[in-house]
Amino acid sequence: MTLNNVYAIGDTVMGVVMDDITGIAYVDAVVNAAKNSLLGGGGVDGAIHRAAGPELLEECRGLGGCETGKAKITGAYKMPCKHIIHTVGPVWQGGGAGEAELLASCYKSSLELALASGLRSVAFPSISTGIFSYPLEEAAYIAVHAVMEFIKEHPGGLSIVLWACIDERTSSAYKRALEQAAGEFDAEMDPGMMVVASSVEISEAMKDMVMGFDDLEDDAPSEYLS
Ligand code: AR6
Repeated sequence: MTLNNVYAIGDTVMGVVMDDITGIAYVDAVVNAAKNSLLGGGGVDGAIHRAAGPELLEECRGLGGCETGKAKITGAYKMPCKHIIHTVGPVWQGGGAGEAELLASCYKSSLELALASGLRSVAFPSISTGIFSYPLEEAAYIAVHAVMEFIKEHPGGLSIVLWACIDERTSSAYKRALEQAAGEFDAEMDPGMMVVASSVEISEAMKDMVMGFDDLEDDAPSEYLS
């Protein structure tokens, strides 16, 4: 498994991985692109509920749903990560219905909830770009910017934020968005973004490193990823 387009802001690493999000064991939380009821559906939501098992639906029933742009957290049950953060992306309606703000809010709310829950590593799917029809390139750009803003505002809070994609078209869009944002970010903000590597094998050792990143926070991520 390869982590691609690896960037860091301070101690926080970002990247893109071609991996089924339901099998990811090397982050604390994976994010679900859910619907308002939180009671399951198709796409990544259906896959997560199938992988986690019926106890997830039971817990979700007690949450009272979730507003678009917000997030709620549950256990991961049979999935290998520790928690699932459920967020509800906007349905694409042409762009004039606040979709961009709501999509950015999904990423921000999910990461706020992760930090508030003591979690430091998160894998996102490409929220809203499947059944909810958000144009992929725009969604990727918004996602990457929202995450970068969050990391900058919470230095040292997160060790790693990934996008887990199951198709080449989606992973390419997030890689491009990261590259583009990195250029913009360097020019105007401090601390700047650091390119760590174009790709890194997530070997078993790498997984251990990522999981142990909390213990490495005084060291530059590049030393551990190259
Ligand atoms: N791992 C990673 N990514 C995945 C996986 C997986 N296992 N499965 C699908 N994707 P979608 P949305 C990708 O439709 O647009 C549900 O019914 C997929 O290729 O899952 O936010 C909910 O209940 C696409 O790139 O989410 C809602 O009603 C991305 O995940 C609605 O769909 C998002 O596609 C949410 O729609």
